[in-house]
Amino acid sequence: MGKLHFATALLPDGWHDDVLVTIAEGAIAAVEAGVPVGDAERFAGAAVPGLPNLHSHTFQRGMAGLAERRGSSADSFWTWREVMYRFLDRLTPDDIEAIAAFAFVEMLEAGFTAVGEFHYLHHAPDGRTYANVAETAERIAGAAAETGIGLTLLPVYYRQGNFGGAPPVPGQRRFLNDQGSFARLVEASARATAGLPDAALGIAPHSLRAVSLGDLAWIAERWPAGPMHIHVSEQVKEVEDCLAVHARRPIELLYDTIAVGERWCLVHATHAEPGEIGLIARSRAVAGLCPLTEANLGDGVFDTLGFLAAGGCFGLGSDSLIRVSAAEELRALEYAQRLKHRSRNALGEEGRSTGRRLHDLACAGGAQALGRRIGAIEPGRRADIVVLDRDHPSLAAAQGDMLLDAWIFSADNAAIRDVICGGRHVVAAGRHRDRDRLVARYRETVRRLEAI
Ligand code: NGQ
Ligand code: ZN
Repeated sequence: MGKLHFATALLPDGWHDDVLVTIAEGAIAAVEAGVPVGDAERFAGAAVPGLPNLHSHTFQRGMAGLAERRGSSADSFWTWREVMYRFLDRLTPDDIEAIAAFAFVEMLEAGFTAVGEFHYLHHAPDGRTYANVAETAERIAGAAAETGIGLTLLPVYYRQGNFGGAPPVPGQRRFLNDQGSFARLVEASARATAGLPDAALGIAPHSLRAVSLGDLAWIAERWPAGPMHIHVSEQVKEVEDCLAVHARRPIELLYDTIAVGERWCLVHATHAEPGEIGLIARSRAVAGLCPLTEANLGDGVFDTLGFLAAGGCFGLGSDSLIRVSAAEELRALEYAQRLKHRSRNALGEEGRSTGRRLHDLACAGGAQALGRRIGAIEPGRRADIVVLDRDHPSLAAAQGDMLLDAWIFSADNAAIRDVICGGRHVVAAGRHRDRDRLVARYRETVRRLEAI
């Protein structure tokens, strides 16, 4: 695939018609506007940069929609987590790969061309290390290679059950490592991603609940460069437990403990108070917001309005994969603020398209958090391009930025026609090239798991 021609495309300086993109080794080599199609492959739609999905636990796709039944006590994040632990206890490496491949197919069809896989399902169900320490990491890498999505693999360090060194519960035994075994896992994970055309490696201390402050400082020093992701301040109980043990709120504690800068992604940060919002914004760390999962789990609402006013950077993640849609994540982000502030275009700027603004910011923040050259249609970036269908009824009357608004607020996944990822044409007419085979394998997997 050398030359692609788009009827219209969103470039860093705005929309242009008749755009020719030249691709070499998966990256954009040149972009020219206002040129004839020539011998290039022609796309009649509107090209926009693929959105990075900065936070995912692919295995959770296998239980999406199956935990929406209230138990005997009040349901919460914590009761959901127990269901999730029971689900993951049955997964074999083959299951993990089958579910991940299907999740990546859905992501690509939904407009996500890169993913940060926050991977913590390291060991066998009984907690024993597989003969190959990177067995499951290799399965995630294999699923990425098979589907063509760009991968930032984030091996997760998980050491304890809660703040203050509480012992882990049996449901957490597949996640656990000490410093020595984690360092070996990271090395082996690096080998697993090195074989992919389109991958990066980062590190993820799971949360301040799951690692000690000493371990956190060790990680930051041991891997001084590359993406660093952590879950933080997602639940009120988490903030209370942190205050009880450390007399600090989780985000304050994180900033007290290590130097948090641009390579950091703070996933959720839901209960950040104004002082903490300022800390994140000033540090240039990315807030990893996951609006659909945060709504599904009843987490709460991050102060996105205050954070943007403070100059903060954010990206989006589909986290639990309860629903996979780039457009819906963007929409849910905006709608939470509309409901909270009882206003319209809550995250917008005067005279500008809200969809365009949020899409631009999420592309930039996602690219930063995933540590890859993605997020824009310009030379030097990976050729990650989503083509919107201008014949979709919701987009039929739209031009320029309004195409993004119509996609995000009205049409969602149905408006995506083609997806090019790392220069490969992976989605055509809305369908991933290997959809049938990978869906069949996924269906067989979840039916068998349900029957256990
Ligand atoms: C996770 N997910 O690691 O999958 C977590 C739940 C936890 C979200 N936080 C487990 N959404 O945080 O302890
Ligand atoms: Zn998560």
